[in-house]
Amino acid sequence: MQNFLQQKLFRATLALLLTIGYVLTMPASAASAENLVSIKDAWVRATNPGQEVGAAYMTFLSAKNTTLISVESDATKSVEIHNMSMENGVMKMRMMESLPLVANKPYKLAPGGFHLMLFDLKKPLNIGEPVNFTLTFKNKNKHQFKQTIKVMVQSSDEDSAASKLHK
Ligand SMILES: [Cu+2]
Repeated sequence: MQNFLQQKLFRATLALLLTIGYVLTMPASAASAENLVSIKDAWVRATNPGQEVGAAYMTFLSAKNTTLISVESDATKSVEIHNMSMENGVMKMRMMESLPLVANKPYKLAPGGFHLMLFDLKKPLNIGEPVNFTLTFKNKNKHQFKQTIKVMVQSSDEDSAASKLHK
């Protein structure tokens, strides 16, 4: 009898623990549904004295299809999503209204290609200083969510076509 009761108590405790575990994981998964996009390898290119435009680069990886629709930064009032491509041997820069991200496909913003362009900088971007960005994404169901990221200013030794266009 003693044994039977103990077993029953053990089972009840186990069920309770499982319930608690389930309840505890609920808010975490709800939060990660909001936080869909992982942002890696982010950096802002250091500017030269007198330079009023800058560029930021990062890699996006989204768990679901989503679209980057706007970017804000504390370094400037105007951030645009740009793409650079070679057309008939000439490097062209084009503004994009949005950047669609296909689920589980990394999108690399890098010199010579996609980048975030910062216009009318409030101050020079010096190496080692942080720049804050707020990115707004929109899902298929029109639901919008924001993600903030702190990005450090770095130097770039390569004098790429991107930096030439930005000077
Ligand atoms: Cu640009």
